[in-house]
Amino acid sequence: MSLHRRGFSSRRVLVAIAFSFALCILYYTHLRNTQSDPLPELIPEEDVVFWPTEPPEIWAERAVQVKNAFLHAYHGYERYAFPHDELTPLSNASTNSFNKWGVTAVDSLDTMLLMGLKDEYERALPMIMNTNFSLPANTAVPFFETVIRYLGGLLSAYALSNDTRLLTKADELGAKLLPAFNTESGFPVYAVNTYEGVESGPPVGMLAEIASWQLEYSYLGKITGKEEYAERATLITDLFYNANLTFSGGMYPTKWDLTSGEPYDLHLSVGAAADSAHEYTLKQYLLTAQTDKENLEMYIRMTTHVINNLMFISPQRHLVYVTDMSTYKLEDTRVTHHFEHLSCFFPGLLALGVKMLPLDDLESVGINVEELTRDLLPRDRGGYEALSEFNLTDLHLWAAEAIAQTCYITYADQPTGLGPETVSMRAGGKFGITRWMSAVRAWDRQGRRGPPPGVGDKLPWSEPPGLVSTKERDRATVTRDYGVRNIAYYLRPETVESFYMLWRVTGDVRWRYRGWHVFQAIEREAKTSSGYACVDRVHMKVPVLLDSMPSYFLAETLKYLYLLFLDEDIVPLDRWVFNTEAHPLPVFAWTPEESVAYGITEEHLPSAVS
Ligand code: DMJ
Repeated sequence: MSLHRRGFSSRRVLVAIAFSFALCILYYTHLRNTQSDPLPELIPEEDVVFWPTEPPEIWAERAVQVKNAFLHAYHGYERYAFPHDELTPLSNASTNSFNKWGVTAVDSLDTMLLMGLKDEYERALPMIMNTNFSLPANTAVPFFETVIRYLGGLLSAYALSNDTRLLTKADELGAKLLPAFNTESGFPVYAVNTYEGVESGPPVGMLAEIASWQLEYSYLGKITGKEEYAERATLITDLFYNANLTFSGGMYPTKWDLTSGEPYDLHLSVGAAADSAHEYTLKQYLLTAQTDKENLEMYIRMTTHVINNLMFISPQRHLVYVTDMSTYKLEDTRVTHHFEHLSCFFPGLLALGVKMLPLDDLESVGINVEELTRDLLPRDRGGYEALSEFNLTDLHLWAAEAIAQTCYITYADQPTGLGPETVSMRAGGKFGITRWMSAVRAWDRQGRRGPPPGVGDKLPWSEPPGLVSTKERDRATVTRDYGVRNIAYYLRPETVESFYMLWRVTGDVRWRYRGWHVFQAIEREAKTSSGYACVDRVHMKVPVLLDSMPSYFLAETLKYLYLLFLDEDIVPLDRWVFNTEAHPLPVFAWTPEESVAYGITEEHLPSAVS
């Protein structure tokens, strides 16, 4: 039957087509305009999660369990690997991938002191005292790893024990690593041959590696009184502070030219190759008794840029994550939507800032907020004032809680209960990609119903039953909001590190419970007869163990879990600063004489000292 016979004239058909076309255009224009401002139905709902109500005494017993886990790992290392670097926990042998100076023993010293493990500590010391930190000619040691694990370990053990023999060893090592700074810019190069005193490495440096040593060298300068250590940290702060970072709102990019001291790329991340450099802006300020204003400014700029531009919320479960982006031109930025386990330290850093900084009264610590981001980024590209309608303390805490919650969920979602190294978040959906700040603004405009986006409790995801083919199972993960990109858990600390910081800052027992779930999963899945092993295929019911137990598992993962469950606050965050390998260093202030000697300018000093 023709359309004419059914009463449709071709004019009417054309009008109908034109009308539908106009409707489509209107709909898509609306979608584009609302990409960054989600509609009401995107407002997250809180899942109902039942947290146990256990007597508080239970945590002391859990701290003991972590101590026993440490003893199991360390005794296995002592038996099969000491004095080599790390235990291979499946073959019960050793590896030497960190200079052959017994990295597990040195990295573990301060954990032993905090746990009261005197015997293990005493057994480790003679080997450490006999190490001369030299290697055969033509073998270079990596500067960054050597600083954070060895130098940080020695300094922290010295600070906790007052044993001056450790200070002597730290001084010896600090001096042997100094050739790393023989670059035109003053940024350290990748490696040093400590036998010949010669530096080596590519002319371009990775951000984390060139910037994560200031805490260790400043403290070493303080306790030895040596100018060559302390002034280097000042120089590097000035290099970063004076760099042209207009394109990134003041956030440091990932690669730097070691000759010119200028940024080398436009890649922004708080994950691999960058992480601890961002961590050290706030921590350098805190370690030097809140005197180093330049580092504080750089911390505020970096967090502002991250919150505005690198934090997103997933379409279905409203998982909040921090990712990385490359800027090719100001108008051409590409976001990966990868979320790395390494980035899970970031919520802990934000929480530390919330505790220690007057974020809503930065003027009181000498920061001129207007100057802070002037000439950096206009409001629509996420400058400081884009956050000004909120209380900054609240905002930083919500960001911390929301990201840490996602870190936890990536563990809780897996059959093993262990978190993968990298996930790829599902960006977009019906309403397009959503920046977290857009969701926060929508939540605010709509009367702040429920917790802020991503902050409320979430239930773990589980695969619908009865799926057989890989295709079916892959398709089902759409409702999970991410795919697992790197399926291994390398016994890393970042997630529990953030739980510890959030527990100390908020007193919310849910962070302890989340940490407890992680610890139980490690015990269940990673324990071997001699120690703990990295776990591959965390997304499968039957994972595969890898023959590796990194030293940071004892230095960081077990230390943070222990401190999380211990009731007593033995490392108060206002008196100690953890280096990026979880070695606590005591807060100190420069004297006026030291400031003059080390070139510490007024920007680095409190008004009382300057
Ligand atoms: C540690 O060696 C340090 O925390 C470093 O800053 C990054 N990653 C590892 C642990 O994951």
